[in-house]
Amino acid sequence: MSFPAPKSFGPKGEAEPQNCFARWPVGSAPAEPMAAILDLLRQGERFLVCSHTRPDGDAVGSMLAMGMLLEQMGKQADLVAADRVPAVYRSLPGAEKIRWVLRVRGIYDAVILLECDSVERSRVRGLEPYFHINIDHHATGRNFGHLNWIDRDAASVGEMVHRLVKAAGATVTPEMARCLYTTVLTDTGGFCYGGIRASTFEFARELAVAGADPVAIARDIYFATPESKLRLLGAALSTLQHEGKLAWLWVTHADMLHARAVEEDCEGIVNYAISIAGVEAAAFLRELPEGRIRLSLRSKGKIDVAALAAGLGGGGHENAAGVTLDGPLERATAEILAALKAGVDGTRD
Ligand SMILES: [Mn+2]
Repeated sequence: MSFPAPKSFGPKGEAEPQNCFARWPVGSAPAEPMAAILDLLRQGERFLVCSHTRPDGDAVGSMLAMGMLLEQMGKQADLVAADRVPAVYRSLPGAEKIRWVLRVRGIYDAVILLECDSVERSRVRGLEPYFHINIDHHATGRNFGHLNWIDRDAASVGEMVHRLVKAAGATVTPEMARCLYTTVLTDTGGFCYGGIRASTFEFARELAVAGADPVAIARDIYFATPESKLRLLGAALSTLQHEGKLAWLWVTHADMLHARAVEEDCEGIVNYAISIAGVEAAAFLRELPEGRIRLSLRSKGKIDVAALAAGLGGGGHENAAGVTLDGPLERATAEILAALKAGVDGTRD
């Protein structure tokens, strides 16, 4: 593949940036990050957009909206992900444009990383040499990029992309509104948790006015469950443990095979544990084929599970976080319960 982009520069210093890109060394966090990013988008020609591994609604929706913005600006945008787009988001407009890749080559003015706390989080290889624009709203967000915009008050990265779209003077089309509405609906668990504030509803309202259909979007996401997911949920619920303010549940790799489940079927199972009255923190553990344990954590707000996950090498939000631990399952369960109990002991009532 060859890319006819004479003004663009690629990896390994093929042509050093002589434009505004040179102004931002790694770690830059200007006072007006959105304006700086817009400046770069206007000056560049070719962009790569990616998000984290196992993309969720915010990752997919904000990538698609970012791609639509760049297209409206007359730019070339390649959307990539290291994992397949989950089935539930494949009907979003433009979802087929997200390419499933392991490695990236080619000429890009910048890589736009959405919702990542590091380049590695994308699990897309070959990104290191490029100019990195980092847009994130996680509590564990870090200034790893050249130009960094982290807004922990945003309910979704999609909300930040929406601000960028408006600042660019671009049009929020009904298709873009649908993608952006998906980001806020899913990142707040259907407007139930996360950093919800009055501005979240203002954001949702603007999207509904722009043509997003809240009922149709909710139906596509919450009422289109694959049978394998329900079978896996049954296995997980049969393991449910509840002790004081903690609840936890798990599935083994054998459970996954028996239910004919795929990775995305695990999404949301932890929410059943946190939904119990009186429970403040919950954990869902999944045994991976190679024996390591994927852990999802939820909190109703008194326990900061992002800090807890970060202490174990993971990350996330104060209310929702994750990490991969060494197995076996019993060992990982003991490790996370000890950490959660210490967290619960630090809370009142
Ligand atoms: Mn998000």
